[in-house]
Amino acid sequence: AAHPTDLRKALNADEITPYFQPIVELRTGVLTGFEALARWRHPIQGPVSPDIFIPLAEENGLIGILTRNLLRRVFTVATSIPEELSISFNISPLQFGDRSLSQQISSAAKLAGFSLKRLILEITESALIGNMDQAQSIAQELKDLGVSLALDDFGTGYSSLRHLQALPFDELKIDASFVREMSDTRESRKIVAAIIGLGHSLSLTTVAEGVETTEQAEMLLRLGCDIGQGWLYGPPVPPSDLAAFLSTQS
Ligand code: G
Ligand code: G
Ligand code: G
Ligand code: MN
Ligand code: NA
Repeated sequence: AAHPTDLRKALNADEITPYFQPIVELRTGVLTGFEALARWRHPIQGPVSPDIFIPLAEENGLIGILTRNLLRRVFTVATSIPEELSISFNISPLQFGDRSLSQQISSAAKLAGFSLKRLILEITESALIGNMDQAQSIAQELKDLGVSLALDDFGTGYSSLRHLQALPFDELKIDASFVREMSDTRESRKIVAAIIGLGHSLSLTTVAEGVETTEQAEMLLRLGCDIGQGWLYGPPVPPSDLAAFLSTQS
């Protein structure tokens, strides 16, 4: 298993890098942006999942350094692709409680010449169970910088409609598990429909994750979902593949 010492070395050696997964408008198939997803290739163990190394970084006081590193790289890559494309970036629950988060983001953006109007920060609901007052003030600081906020993995974990009401979200990301089950039962299709309806009634953009088939994409479109992300549109790719990917988009 990955050890904190390996993670420290990996950070120094820049072994952890962002990959970029396309996000598209369901109605037209037009690319709207990318989600940055961290990837670690350990020199001996090979790929280590972010589900392993993000918690490891949190437990060992390394999440701040890792996030700064990733932000710097993501913003630099982002300045080399068309500026109408948005960039979604995941913030770990612990980081969302960090008072210096907005400061960090704004200085990294300045350094790279990246406009924060393009940034969508994705947070999960587990980030919001502690101190709601603090979450609200951090969220407001980010909004003041022009950043958009997405509630990620919606419908899993500690779902509370209060989070949607209390924080200035722009986007609701429907967890891939719902998309997967949607074709199997009427109940799960109705749940997806209800989430989309809820999102729209709160003026949020709805994004479906884990879209793998055209059947799923068509069903989501019929249910009124705005945006899709998943292997149907493309897997996460390294920065070096972005130019080739973009040249396939018309
Ligand atoms: O990319 P998937 O391929 O395996 O990602 C697994 C989990 O790791 C997801 O919940 C995703 O949000 C999270 N994740 C991926 N990249 C990052 C990152 O850069 N920062 C944080 N905090 N989480 C990430
Ligand atoms: O938790 P979060 O939504 O941030 O992370 C997105 C996760 O979904 C990542 O682990 C990413 O690799 C994964 N993912 C991306 N496309 C697909 C897909 O089409 N199907 C499934 N099952 N997972 C996907
Ligand atoms: O690298 P990532 O975490 O996105 O991949 C998670 C798992 O999903 C891995 O087993 C990977 O091989 C697989 N995967 C990644 N992209 C695709 C894809 O486009 N199609 C399919 N079917 N599997 C994929
Ligand atoms: Mn995400
Ligand atoms: Na996530």
